[in-house]
Amino acid sequence: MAKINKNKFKQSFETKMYSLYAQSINDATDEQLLNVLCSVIKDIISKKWVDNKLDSQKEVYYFSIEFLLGRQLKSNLLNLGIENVVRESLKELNIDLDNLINAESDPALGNGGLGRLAACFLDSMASLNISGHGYGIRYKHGLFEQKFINGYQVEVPDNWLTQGGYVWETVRPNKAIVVKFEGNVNLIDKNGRLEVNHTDYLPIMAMPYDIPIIGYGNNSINTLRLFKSEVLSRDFGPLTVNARNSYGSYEDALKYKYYAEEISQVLYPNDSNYAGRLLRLKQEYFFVSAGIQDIIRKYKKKKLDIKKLNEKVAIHINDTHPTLCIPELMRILLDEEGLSWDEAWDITINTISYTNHTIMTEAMERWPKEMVKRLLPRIYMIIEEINKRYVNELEERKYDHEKIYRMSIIDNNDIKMANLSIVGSHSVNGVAKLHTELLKKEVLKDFYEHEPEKFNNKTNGIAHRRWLISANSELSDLITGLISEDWKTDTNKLKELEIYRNNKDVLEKIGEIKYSNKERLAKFIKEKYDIDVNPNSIFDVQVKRLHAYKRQLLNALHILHLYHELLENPNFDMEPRTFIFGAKAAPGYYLAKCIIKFINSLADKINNDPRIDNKIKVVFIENYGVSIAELIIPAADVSEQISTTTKEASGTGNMKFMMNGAITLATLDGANIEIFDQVGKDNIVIFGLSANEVLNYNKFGGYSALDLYNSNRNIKRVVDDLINGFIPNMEKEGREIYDSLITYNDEYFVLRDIENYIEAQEKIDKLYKNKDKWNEMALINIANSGVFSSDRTIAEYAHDIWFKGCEGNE
Ligand code: GFP
Repeated sequence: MAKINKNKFKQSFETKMYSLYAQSINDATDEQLLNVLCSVIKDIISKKWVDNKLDSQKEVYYFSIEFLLGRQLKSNLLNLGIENVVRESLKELNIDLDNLINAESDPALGNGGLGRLAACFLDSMASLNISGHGYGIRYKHGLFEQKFINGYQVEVPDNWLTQGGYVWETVRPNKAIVVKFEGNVNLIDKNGRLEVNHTDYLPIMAMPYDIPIIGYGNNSINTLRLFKSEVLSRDFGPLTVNARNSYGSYEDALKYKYYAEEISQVLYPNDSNYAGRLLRLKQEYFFVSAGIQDIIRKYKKKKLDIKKLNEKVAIHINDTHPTLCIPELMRILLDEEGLSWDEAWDITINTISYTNHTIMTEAMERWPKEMVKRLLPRIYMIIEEINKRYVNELEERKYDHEKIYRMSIIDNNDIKMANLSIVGSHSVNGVAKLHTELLKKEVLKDFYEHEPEKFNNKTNGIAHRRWLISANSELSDLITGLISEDWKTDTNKLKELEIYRNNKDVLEKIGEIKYSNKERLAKFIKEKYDIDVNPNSIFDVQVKRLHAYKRQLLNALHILHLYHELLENPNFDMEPRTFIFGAKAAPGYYLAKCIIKFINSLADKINNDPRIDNKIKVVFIENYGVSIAELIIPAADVSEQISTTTKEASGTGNMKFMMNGAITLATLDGANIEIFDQVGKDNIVIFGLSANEVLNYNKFGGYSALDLYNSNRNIKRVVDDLINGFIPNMEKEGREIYDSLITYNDEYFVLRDIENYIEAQEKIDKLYKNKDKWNEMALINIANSGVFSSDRTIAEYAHDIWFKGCEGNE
């Protein structure tokens, strides 16, 4: 833990205020105060940050096109163990720490689970003393800001850097790297050795911006290095003798500036529907090439043998967006280090490992051959060679042509990035047990049969420090009071809470804490949307990206069903419910946007209908992201994890809710299965098709949404409401949703699961009536959530993948 005392802190704070702004604390804005505070904290950690870089242990580099960090101030104070001193010192200066915590911008450099997972992993690597660093892109604009206008999603550009920069970053111009695009590549035979001559390329500068990643209570500080794309500064002149003269004319110079800066301009929204775009390919190569060059530069500085790279360096690729790490590392080892193909290939495979995050084929990246050839001529040659050798290997095994075609890295038109990732790495992992089994038995079956030893599972996890200790401090303090502090560094200890399962006082306390978190959220909802929600109602929450497979629609149709039940029978017995949604739809994903409009229109109608006596409230919270999640999740009673079975690789929201004592209402999909295994059938509510049923429908057909609609009154009633004007102002959108269900036969089995879901919801209603029982279920969930800490996940990655075979890793 960092050592500071109040006087020293106050003095540093004042001095920093003068040096940064030449003014007194009294005249400063919250923004300035925040800058000063972050700057003082950076001073406190800076020496340690520099020292850490001298470590000689194996280094892990985690490449991810997204890092959804969330605000850093509170978690940095927590990890440094100085929140109290800072809070008190600031109070003496008449400054409220919470104001500054809330004034920090929330960098939205990710879409959802994938990017948030990367951020949790950074936190855990630092906290477990692993020298593990992130590489990514410093997007000028993160994921758009979502607003609702008349119930429609409207996207506003995200401006997280408005204050001229980001409070936690340090720019390092002396570490800038040149990335080469386009041009011509000639191979010249020099006495039997091929020399590569890359001419007329466009040089782009990758400017590193470093963010410190602080471990919990251990003085360990790692780095997240994000690259910004810029035109080449003239200092690089001698290194770029073969570069195109991009400053030829004024017009050329402008074009070049645009080309360069565009690369890190904006984060792509993701709708699990892959669309290859040149700019995205540029982004991928840009950060991969900069990162790999950076690693090799650092490695060589230590005067280590390049042939032993994999003994000191592990490179992990988060999904296929960084897959070009494979040919890029090959390029450097071959062209710059002069190794033979076999030597380079051996090192590459042994250095790189890969995580897959989806089985949905429409989300799998493919890049048109011609596009890659033009943009990255040398990389294309290397991929072609990797493919040629791999296909030869498969032919030697006498596989049939179709199988070889399926497994090849390049087909008639495209480069298949998942195939390249599997072939070029020593480990391929899925993110939950079911997902990994589906990869092995269905989606990547050919590869699994070919090299079974590469495949393994690493069930996702979450940073319990952010999602419990920091987001729900009351609950965290209660736990500490009951079982001591040790659970904070070893979450398995949470299990000790189980001895309190029949302790009325403890259960009541858990109920009270939930209630006060619900009050806090209710206050936010009232202030923001002027909707009154009752903290005594069940807070039933679904927050995640909006996607048809995640089935927000199923949730909404059930609400509509309940509404009808209440209208038909005003004495209908139900606990009051508040349904809370939070979700962004990718701007080009029309059906998802229609679902948002539907939910908002439904909310409008229900919330203003006096006939139902406030039994149901529906709130769609705008602009869902990390900060808002920290407010919502601790206040949830019910966690909606209702994806079509087989489609959600893992889920991580499910873990956050569980850890905060919400009861999971779920299909047996992704990590929900593992939550079920932890808590047992009495502490979770399960419904819906099994994985095999979904797979069988997909393979053999036999599902008719129309038949269900015609034969089931409940289904017909809610589906008809989409188009009969019962819910006003959504004619077009209602029709679109109706067509997805009836005309296009309900791809995600919403109608097939709805009866079962209604029953599951009735069960929730009954369970909630018994408060002691409910709180006991909450306690069992909290007590068994320890396994879902990302500390466990990262320890497994370290042991099974990154440090496998290393000394002391038994
Ligand atoms: C994706 C998958 C999730 C998985 C995360 C992290 O997240 O099932 O938990 O990656 O592995 F779909 P989203 O971007 O869809 O949230």
